[in-house]
Amino acid sequence: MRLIIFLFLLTSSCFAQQKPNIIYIMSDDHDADAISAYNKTLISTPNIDRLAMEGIKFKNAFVGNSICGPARATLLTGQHSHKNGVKDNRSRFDSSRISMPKLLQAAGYQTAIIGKWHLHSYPTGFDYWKILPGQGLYVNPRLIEMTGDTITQEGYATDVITNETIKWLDRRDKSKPFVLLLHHKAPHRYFFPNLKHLEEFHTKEFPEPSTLYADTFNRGSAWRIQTMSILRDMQLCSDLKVDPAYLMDIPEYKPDSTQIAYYKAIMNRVPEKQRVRYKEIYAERGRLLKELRPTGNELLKYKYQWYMQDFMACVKSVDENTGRILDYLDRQNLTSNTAVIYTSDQGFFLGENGWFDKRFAYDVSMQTPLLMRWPGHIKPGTVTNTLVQNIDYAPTILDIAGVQIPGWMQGLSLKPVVTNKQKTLNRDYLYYHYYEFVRDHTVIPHLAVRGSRYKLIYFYTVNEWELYDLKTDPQEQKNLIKSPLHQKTLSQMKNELLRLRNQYDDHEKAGELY
Ligand code: SGN
Ligand code: CA
Repeated sequence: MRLIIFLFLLTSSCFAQQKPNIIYIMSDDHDADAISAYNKTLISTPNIDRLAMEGIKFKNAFVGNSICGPARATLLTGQHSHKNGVKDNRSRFDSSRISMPKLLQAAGYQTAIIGKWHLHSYPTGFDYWKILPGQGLYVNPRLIEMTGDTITQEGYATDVITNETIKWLDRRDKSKPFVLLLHHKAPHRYFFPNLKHLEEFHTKEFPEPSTLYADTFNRGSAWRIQTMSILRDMQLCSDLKVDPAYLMDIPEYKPDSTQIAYYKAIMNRVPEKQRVRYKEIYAERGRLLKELRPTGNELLKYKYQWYMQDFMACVKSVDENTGRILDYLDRQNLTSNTAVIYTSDQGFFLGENGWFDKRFAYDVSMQTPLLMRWPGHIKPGTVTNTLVQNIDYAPTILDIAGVQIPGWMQGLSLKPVVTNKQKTLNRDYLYYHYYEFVRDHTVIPHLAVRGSRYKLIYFYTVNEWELYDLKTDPQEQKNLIKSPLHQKTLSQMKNELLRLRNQYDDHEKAGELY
């Protein structure tokens, strides 16, 4: 009898061991172009690239609402914003909802989230959590612990979040499989790099996107009123860390008191020894402005380079820390039984149309990087063009864990595609709905439908439509809404939009729709 019980315990514990672990790494505003597996011209990210080489790269991964809180609520629920209740960054996530981590917990998984949360309520469904309050800070970040206490952790945010993750991995209950969400703050605005990476990047020169100097005034209302222009809206003192002292007596650059306060708050968090070197590096920018006084496109040229230097230096730290996680898995013999997913909460403008930020349904911001490694299940070096969306992540994670996907989730599991059981997903069009107005970047709310060839966008508060042919115009510069040749496509795409609104149960009045 004892022997039977022993054998039972042995086999059941082996069985438990065989359930795969999942690490989901999500950075904040990390555009796919800033990953060398996607684009080799801006930065080299060998560690993140490892996931593409040893797993699958999605070339067509998109979000349903290109902004932070909503993307995070979609991850937890597998639902679009109108269903999960988080339509913008102001909305609070209702933590009493059933969510992907709660379902995993009920199935015997150990769950944890470390890093950015940004959903106002506290996390539920996690055995362990440690989160940044709100947007979080880059230097000596504050972290909210499960007790509700807020602590300050010395160091650079991306390192700190990774350290906390490794600490948790070390002391987790090793008898259970785990799902871990690791959410970086970087490379989010104000793009503050770790010093060693700033040293590496502050002298680099980046190729300009072909639309950097695009005329955004003679397009639709949304282009005219947006406030995400690098030239006009990106701030010299906070975003680009130019010491206000250089700018005080130059009328065209003179920073207001908010900018001065922002600059001081950023710099004062840096330990004094390092601060001297940061200031020395950034002084180059101040001197140049003072001496050359560039304006218009000349100023945009410089601002773009400085923006790229800081942004890419932030990414470099994310890459380095992703390497630390992958090395940890190797060292602990966890690699073979752990699925690793890398993504961002959405894409980000890196100078296209002269812009930074996201929000728009244009591919630059609607697209997001998505890489997945799962040894023995995903063939190394796989690349797929299948259209996927962030509503698919929760169903995919549940499916990998062998947990049933509830009917109320709106996404599809990617498991059959990544394991090569199915060529593509049974879905030809993706739905998009952006809501937040007027905050931050004045992007007019819109609906969109994206197929593999065409995209239709409807700015419903101003009743303006845009239609793009993604094959002939991947940069979405030519609005075909009035093109006689495209009227049939237009009516097909309008039908698709209405069909998706019905399918996803989005019946809120939007301009002429409903
Ligand atoms: C902050 C930024 C905005 C950014 C939002 C949302 N301004 O408000 O530029 O769009 O966050 O970003 S800042 O001056 O405070 O940096 S999100 O990733 O959280 O959606
Ligand atoms: Ca973001």
